[in-house]
Amino acid sequence: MAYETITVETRGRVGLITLNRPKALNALNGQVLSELLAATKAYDADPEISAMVLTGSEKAFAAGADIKEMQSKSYLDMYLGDLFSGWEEFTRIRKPIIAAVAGYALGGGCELAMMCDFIIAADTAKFGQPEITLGVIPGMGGSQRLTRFVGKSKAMDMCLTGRMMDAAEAERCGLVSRVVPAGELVDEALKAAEKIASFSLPAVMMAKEAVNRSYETTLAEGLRFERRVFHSLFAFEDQKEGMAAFSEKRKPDFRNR
Ligand code: CO8
Repeated sequence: MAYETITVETRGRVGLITLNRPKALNALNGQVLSELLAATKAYDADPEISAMVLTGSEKAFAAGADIKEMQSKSYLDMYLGDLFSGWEEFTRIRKPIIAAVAGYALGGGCELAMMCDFIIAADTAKFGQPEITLGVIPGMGGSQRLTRFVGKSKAMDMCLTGRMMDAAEAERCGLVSRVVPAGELVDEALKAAEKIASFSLPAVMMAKEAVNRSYETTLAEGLRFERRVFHSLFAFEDQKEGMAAFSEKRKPDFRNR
């Protein structure tokens, strides 16, 4: 499929998706959403792919939802069009997606990065929820996901003052998993994705599901869910192979990848 606002390439078992609206700093409009959903769903269904990396440009991962697209809309337009509710579909992709963030990740850009499974940041990354400066509030999950990532005090600070957080602060408060030099960002993210893709795919997908479950349920329910899933992995030959390889001091050769 030909895309206009993203590019897509396959590196081994990893799908690399790059946001590509340079003139608008990768601002997220309806077309970006539908192309991103088409690309991630295609990779999710592709048996040759086990993980994905989503990145932007050196200057911007994404500078937010497209302000010019939203600007003249009425409440009725927003309500009847249910603008951007489609992003929920992005969070239902089952294979892991790493966000590789350089430059600005603002508003919807920060929210999109948080919808991925983890964030690797370049030392140039800047995160923010500046919607308050536009007379609105985050609308793609920022007030909810950012609070779960970094806690109330910092989330309030970001959402109420609209200030940006640099990569070091983002790592310190748990928004990103690691910070790497800007020139190595995509390679490092691909390396992490390739590592994930070398493991048993059902185990990887269930690990993603289990961690995500922790955001949506009680500790007791989450622990029960984890244990059931853990037990179920003993139905796969990859569990036998992984544990046999450990005992025999060799590399495992997982079948379900
Ligand atoms: N939307 C549309 N266009 C944008 C956006 C955006 N979010 N961000 C940048 N652009 C455009 C600029 O208008 C400019 O275009 P042009 O050259 O035609 O004037 C081009 O990108 C380059 O931008 P700048 O000249 O401003 O570049 P600078 O380096 O001077 O500044 C900044 C970079 C600081 C990132 C600046 O562009 C900026 O502040 N951008 C807006 C950031 C922002 O406020 N983001 C939040 C948007 S609102 C949002 O995301 C809500 C999400 C929830 C929606 C849910 C709906 C239900």
